[in-house]
Amino acid sequence: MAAECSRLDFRPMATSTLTEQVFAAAREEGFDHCAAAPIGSLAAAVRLREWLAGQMHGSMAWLARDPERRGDPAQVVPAARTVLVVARNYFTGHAATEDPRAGRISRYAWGDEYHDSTQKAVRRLYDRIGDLAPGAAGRYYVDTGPVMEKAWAEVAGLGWIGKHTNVVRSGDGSWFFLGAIVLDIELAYGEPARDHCGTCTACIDVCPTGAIVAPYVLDARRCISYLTIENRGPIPIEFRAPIGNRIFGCDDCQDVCPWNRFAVPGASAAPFAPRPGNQTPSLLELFQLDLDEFRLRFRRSPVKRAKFEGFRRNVAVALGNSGDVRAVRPLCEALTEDSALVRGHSAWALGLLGGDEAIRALRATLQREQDAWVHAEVSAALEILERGGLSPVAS
Ligand code: B12
Ligand code: SF4
Ligand code: SF4
Repeated sequence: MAAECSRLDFRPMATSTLTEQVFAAAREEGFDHCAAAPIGSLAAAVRLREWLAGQMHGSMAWLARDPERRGDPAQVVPAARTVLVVARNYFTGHAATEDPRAGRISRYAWGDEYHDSTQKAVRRLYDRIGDLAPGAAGRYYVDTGPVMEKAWAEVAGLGWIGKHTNVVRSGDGSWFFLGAIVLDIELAYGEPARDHCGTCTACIDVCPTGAIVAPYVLDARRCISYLTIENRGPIPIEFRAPIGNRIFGCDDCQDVCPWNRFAVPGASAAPFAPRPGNQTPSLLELFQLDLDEFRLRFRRSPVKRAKFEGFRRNVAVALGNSGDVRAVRPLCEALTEDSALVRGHSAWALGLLGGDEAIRALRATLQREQDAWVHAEVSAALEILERGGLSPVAS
């Protein structure tokens, strides 16, 4: 009986059980892998509470809301028996940019927003399960629901949670999205996946901000993905230099994972291929987009989630790290814009890039700046420059 399926190991079956029919429907809806887990107590639910108690979720208050519900699908579907987990590969084979003057957008966000299309596919699968098993009921989620998708994927045998905390498959790595359907029917269940991390610590060692504070434990407050996407406030100073040119999310821990050497482009990954300009976008150009241009450029793209202000904050930090003195003029101009967040991070970036024009603009700003946080950022930048500063890397 098929208890876990993937495109890689699919073989036609002579007889067709409900599980096989459901898995076949999942493949037809564009999912690369699927597996089912029986409802039961989840070790990860206990860890979730510990993680929240340690404040590791930062400002993601929605994660802390109702952890009992998040850890127990029976609280969302009272007669729940099964969690069906589906995975959609987003690997397209393109490489990330190494150019420090280009912004680095994480792989999952190069192309189209995945929630809409994946949620529609999960919804179609859910409807088809209703046809295959009349009377079956439940709820389905992609990312935003109160379901611990990774933990159920592991219990269902779809893949194990790696030390970087993403789900990995030994056959083809971790570049996939997850979705979950909580059902009140039974299916054939997979065996919980075995951990194949072994003695490897590559993801922990490479993390630029030390966010994997112990194997399998991520402190979101230190993670560049959180800092550049979910965080609405300032990026703490100690993380700004390590962020480098990452302007939306981060893939470093997955890029180094040996299992991702086996990644092959997904059968339905075409919408996630880089939109023109998203693979090596010029930081200078991005910083000069106005709100309408930002909306147009990132229409139906995950990047919208950072919001215009957060996006400009990220680009300002990356410009500071780029060593590109052509950024001095636009950053000086940004010292007068409405957003305190952008003014403060622009001041920080100018403190790195330096030069007479930057010093003059920062001194003028110090005289007029009313916001206490921005004022402190401007003084700190000036102090660095007046001490001799950090010399620009390139012109
Ligand atoms: C909140 C969230 C984030 C947060 C926090 C990440 C995190 N690791 O929790 C932030 C914003 C940082 C984030 C970043 C990313 N995310 Co995210 N995120 C989520 C979300 C919405 C909830 C995850 C959650 O419940 N976290 C809470 C903690 C408690 O859970 P946890 O990570 O599972 O951690 C526990 C386990 O690792 C567990 N554990 C397991 N085994 C063991 C063993 C031992 C010994 C121990 C001690 C602990 C342990 O203990 C940990 C608690 O300490 C899920 C979607 C969902 N509904 O599940 C997507 C999700 C996890 N994200 C996803 C993705 C793609 C990303 C990014 C790659 C995006 C990017 N490129 O920037 C990064 C990856 C960063 C990383 N290294 O994890 C995918 C992952 C797909 C996959 N293959 O696993 C998901 C499933 C979304 C989706 N539907 O596809 N994300
Ligand atoms: S996504 Fe980046 S910052 Fe976050 S844990 Fe992985 S390597 Fe570290
Ligand atoms: S890089 Fe190594 S330790 Fe990290 S998830 Fe991959 S195999 Fe596991």
